[in-house]
Amino acid sequence: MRIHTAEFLESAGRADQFPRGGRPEVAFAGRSNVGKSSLINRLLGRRALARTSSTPGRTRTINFYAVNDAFLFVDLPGYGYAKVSRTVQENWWALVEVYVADRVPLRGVVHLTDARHPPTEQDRELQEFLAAMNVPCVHVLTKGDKVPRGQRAAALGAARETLGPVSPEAIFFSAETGEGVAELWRALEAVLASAPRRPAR
Ligand SMILES: Nc1nc2c(ncn2[C@@H]2O[C@H](COP(=O)(O)OP(=O)(O)O)[C@@H](O)[C@H]2O)c(=O)[nH]1
Ligand SMILES: [Mg+2]
Repeated sequence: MRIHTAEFLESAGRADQFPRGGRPEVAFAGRSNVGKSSLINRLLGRRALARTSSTPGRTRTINFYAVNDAFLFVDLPGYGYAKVSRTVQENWWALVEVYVADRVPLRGVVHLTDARHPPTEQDRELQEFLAAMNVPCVHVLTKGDKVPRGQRAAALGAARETLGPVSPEAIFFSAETGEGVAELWRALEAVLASAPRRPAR
């Protein structure tokens, strides 16, 4: 994929702030610190379009980016940061739930898990919700540079033990080395070209 333009569109804390228009979009979801901002920047070849932060759990909004004026990347807020209150966690879920359930341009979600660690209960809940909403999913294992090839089958097996097979293919990705970029783009192109969904409710 050749990236001509990639620009920040909107930071939405409520559904009425989601951008209008029918361009297809793909969303990125995962725990805080999983490497989501780094992955988005790497995919788009931009150094700091999506903010990378050493303070996990700070972003509470859904951030929309327009790519090539053709489709949107949607950065869902990271979850699982232990230090946030119950209320903040519930607000997080409510916002993501309304987005996933109702967002008509949404074609698919990239679910990121850290290749070094087994997924969590919240990863599993997200996965169940996406399946219930019939949202196609692509499973990406991040920070692949930290997991030698010989340990990858075990890492994937551990992830699937919790999540089940999220997508037929799981993609090991590294924002450091660029591993997985081409493979993930191929998956994203297929997702973005898929038929629009019907409103779930
Ligand atoms: N080794 C390695 N570190 C990464 C990779 N991607 C992200 N990180 C690091 O993980 C931390 C969290 O990354 P960030 O993109 O902000 O995660 P986010 O909270 O999910 O958006 C940062 O210190 C990044 O430098 C990767 O592919 N390899
Ligand atoms: Mg981030």
